[in-house]
Amino acid sequence: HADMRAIVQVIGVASALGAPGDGPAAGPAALERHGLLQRLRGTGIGASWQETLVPVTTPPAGALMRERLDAVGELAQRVADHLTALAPEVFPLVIGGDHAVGIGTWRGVASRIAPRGALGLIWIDAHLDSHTERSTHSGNIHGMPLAALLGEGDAALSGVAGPRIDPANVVIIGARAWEHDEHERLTRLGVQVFDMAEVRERGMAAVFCDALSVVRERTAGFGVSIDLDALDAAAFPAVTCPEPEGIAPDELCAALLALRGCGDFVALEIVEYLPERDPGGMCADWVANIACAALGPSTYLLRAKEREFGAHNYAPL
Ligand code: NNH
Ligand code: MN
Ligand code: MN
Ligand code: MN
Repeated sequence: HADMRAIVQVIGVASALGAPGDGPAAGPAALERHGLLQRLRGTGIGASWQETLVPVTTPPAGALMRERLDAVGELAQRVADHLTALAPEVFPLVIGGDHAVGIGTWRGVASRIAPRGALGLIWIDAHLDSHTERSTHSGNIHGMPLAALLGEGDAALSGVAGPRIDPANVVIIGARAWEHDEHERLTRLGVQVFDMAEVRERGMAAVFCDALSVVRERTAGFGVSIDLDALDAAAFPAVTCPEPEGIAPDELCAALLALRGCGDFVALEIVEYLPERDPGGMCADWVANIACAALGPSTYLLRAKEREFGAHNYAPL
């Protein structure tokens, strides 16, 4: 049911395999019901809901780590394959689900651009997501996706098809809650972290600008993964792991506007939305604001529209 004229195609991943509860699996449907697509279209870009992927097996609460790693790995592989198969002009917007879906998203996006070069990645998150199954304290796989993308940890996750991401091409923004081992892994690998103290001191816009130069320097394209728990928990409570003193939602939106000028911005992921903590839909509105800030009429999308319809056959805003 994909609209052929849509440039942005939303791929929902209705999974909570990596989270401590099953709430995040309801994220894509709740955001769809709340009108995410209509909001995107309202900015003047073509957008369609392409597909929502679901886990084939959901291990019961308390299942062994082995069983959970395999279930997440199976889903990640399908997400990656799905993204790899999209037409080259499509801009994927992946909606989680918990952050473990990122393993599939970014291996898939890296495969898409591999013929042209490496992928850069901006990871916006209160956490570092750089545990392995050996270093985790909680046992939750949504604390592991970045390590897996960098090639670390169990093969079910780190071995998903597609290029490993080079740590030199990754930055984290907004971190304020982490455990020693994952921090040490990132230091060893050389991943740059703009923690929340730095965001507060210098402002989100300045930090985001620095992040863009890192992920664009040696790459053919870059993506942005937004874990909604990066936002201040008082303003955005609808996540599994709320952390105080985070990024203000409007500041994030303002910074993301810079993406509209980036012709090498190739995919966006928004994860960890927990509808059960958003009865009034206030957080769903923020998710739409965030997606629209990043994806509203941009160099990349307007060029893609030109290729599809000819330079004068559509009306840019
Ligand atoms: N570091 C903690 C853990 O491994 C928290 C992870 N939770 C997240 N990550 N939401 O983004 O359990
Ligand atoms: Mn997080
Ligand atoms: Mn932990
Ligand atoms: Mn995360």
